[in-house]
Amino acid sequence: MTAQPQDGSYIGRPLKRVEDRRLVQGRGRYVDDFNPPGCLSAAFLRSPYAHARITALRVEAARSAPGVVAVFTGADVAHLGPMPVNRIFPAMKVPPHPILAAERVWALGTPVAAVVAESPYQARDAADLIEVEYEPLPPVVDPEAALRPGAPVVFDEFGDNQSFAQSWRNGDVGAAFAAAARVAKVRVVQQRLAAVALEGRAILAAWDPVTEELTIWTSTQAPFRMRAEIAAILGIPEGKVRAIAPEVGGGFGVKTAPYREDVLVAWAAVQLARPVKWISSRSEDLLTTNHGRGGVSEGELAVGADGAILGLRARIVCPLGTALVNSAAVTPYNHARLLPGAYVIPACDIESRGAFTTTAPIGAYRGAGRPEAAFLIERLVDEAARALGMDPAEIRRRNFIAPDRFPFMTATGQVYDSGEYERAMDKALVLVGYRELRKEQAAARDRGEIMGIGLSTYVEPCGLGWESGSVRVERTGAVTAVTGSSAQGQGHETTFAQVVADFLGVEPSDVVVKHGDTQNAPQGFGTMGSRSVSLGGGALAKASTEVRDKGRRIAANLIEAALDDVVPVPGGFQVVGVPERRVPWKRVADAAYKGQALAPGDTPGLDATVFFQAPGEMWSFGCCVAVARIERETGAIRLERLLWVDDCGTVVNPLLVEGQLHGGLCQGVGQALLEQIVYDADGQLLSGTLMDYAVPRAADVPVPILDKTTTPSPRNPLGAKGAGEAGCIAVPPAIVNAVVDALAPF
Ligand code: MCN
Repeated sequence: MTAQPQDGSYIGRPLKRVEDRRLVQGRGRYVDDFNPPGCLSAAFLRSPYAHARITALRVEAARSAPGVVAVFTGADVAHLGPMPVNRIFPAMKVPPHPILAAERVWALGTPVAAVVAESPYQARDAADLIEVEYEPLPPVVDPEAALRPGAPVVFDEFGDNQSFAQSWRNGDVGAAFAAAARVAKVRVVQQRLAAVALEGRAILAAWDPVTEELTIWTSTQAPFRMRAEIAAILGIPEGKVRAIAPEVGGGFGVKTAPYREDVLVAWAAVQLARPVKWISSRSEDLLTTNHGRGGVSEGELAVGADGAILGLRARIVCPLGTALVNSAAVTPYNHARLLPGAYVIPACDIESRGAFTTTAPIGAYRGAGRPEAAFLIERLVDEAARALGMDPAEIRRRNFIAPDRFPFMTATGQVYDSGEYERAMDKALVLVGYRELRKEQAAARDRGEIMGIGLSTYVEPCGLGWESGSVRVERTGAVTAVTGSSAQGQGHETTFAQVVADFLGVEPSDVVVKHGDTQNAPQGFGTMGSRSVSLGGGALAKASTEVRDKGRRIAANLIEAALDDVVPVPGGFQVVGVPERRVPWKRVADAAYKGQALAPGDTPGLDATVFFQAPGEMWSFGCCVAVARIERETGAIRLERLLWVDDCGTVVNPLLVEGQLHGGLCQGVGQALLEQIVYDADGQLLSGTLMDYAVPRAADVPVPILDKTTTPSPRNPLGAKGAGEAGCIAVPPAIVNAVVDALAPF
């Protein structure tokens, strides 16, 4: 039997999150809630300069301060490394990434010493007693400036600041531009953003000197990667490291790999044979946790007189910060490869470069290049429509990839699975009353009001990599499902119980979902790139099916019926059409663990583990319409309406998808209108507190009208696609297109 839902009765239902019972009661346990006896605290002394040579470092006063157990400097941990880097571009230059800086600092906030003390306050006070002398060097903040000849070189050994340059070329771009009726040009500066998870970075490490086992409790999106990297860096067998991600108060892409503070804390716990904890402060978080976005792109779109897109040129420069973090190349890669968006683009010439800058590292942040790509192409398409005097919906319609062309390979070589872009846009236009809205806009303009309507369409690739899922019917008939993915607020416990319930044939309340502990699952990938439902759910669907098939064989033996006559029913199995000849899961499990009633070839036990990798990414899509008004007197932008149709294939839990869309939308509004990491020319962070960094508040975000279309993916057993990043992708170009539209008459 292939993986098929039992009766589809729970997939698609808006069940409330089982997680919320503990969370709304304030009973969730985060890293800082774990306090093993004898736990020490770490504090870091950080560089006040963006770029400097360290000429002297005196730690004696700190060593003898009250409560201090140890003070570590760069020399103590110089042997630890290397830190992980995902070399998407094999030739990329990878600079040093010391755990504590020894001779030079390349960014504000770089740790130069660590103090471990009996309490966090003693550690902090002692860190302030450390004396450091610096010889300042010229900083370079802006990525384009960093690549110009004569820019201060961040890493002397490389001679310049370019880590990589990668091109995507296809078709005859020269001919496309020569034949163009119009060429639209846009330059986009993506401001840097902070993820601002409610819970900042946090780690607690405890070493058992008897068993020589290390346990880390960490606020991470990827406990298995944390375990593997920490084990490799510290030289401990992976099986002797356990990583636990308890409740995680948000990740948004910046918690997918260890940071140097994590390594230091884990190493210190081993050295001192005592638990050590570090909880970042909000300012440390804004200063040192990976920033997102920051790329600068220049694009040109060639279109024919009929609006057909003929070719695309783009030049992208992304800042990388000082140390290359694991996901450093992900954003520049996605920014480029995803530029074709929802359109047929016959020819392209795209280049993406990464530049070292003396700033915080830059890595994946919700969307990770998807928002950047969507923003550039959606601005270009709008500008092309304006140049042709064509309606922005019409130019999109003329260029969409038609539904019968899937699987479709784009000019950058991406193979989309399925899509009905025109259907999603049409639904959005009908729901928003697009024609009426244009009339309303004309009337508003006659009254002297400044009103604009903005559209965006987008694709959201998800499901790279693989995920593991284990399903076990226990001796009592209770069901345990273990996913290698782990949640930071997505609601895996609820969603995955729905999947297992349907594929196994039980109630969601019968299923206990375990995640976030490397001791539970065989291995795991993690929650990022909107992949958990399609891959993690896919793995659990397949594992459930295997268990159900085995259970059915046992059931047939127990009720002495031919296998073909036995069917799964909620709670167990029965002879088709004969409810009296029924056997519950409990009896099937009892037999399985006694090694009885087994079919030939079957072994005792009733569980299955599946590592699921899809045959390609899943491509969600949709359309967003924003209506904005601009106050003539103040220039203030008022977002009046936001309507959004998203298609993430089969929806497992519509309530949670709605939550995902709301959350992403807030971050999208934040990027379009409010948030920005600001450095001055000296590389000092001017937006280092939440008084300066403007996270959207409830009143800043309009209540969106949400709707969906459903185009299942053929690439996983659920037909599901991702929903986790759509808001950050869809919303900013719609808002900015609305504002540009509002200002067009001027
Ligand atoms: N879902 C569904 N059916 C689908 C798709 C999604 O029911 N077809 C629901 C499920 O409840 C699922 C959730 O939406 O748990 C998100 O699913 P998915 O799109 O597969 O994304 P992931 O679970 O892999 O989550 C990652 C994604 C990313 S990349 C970021 S960044 C992000 C996000 O999730 N960070 C978050 N949402 C977040 N939500 C919270 N609260 N905190 C974060 O840090």
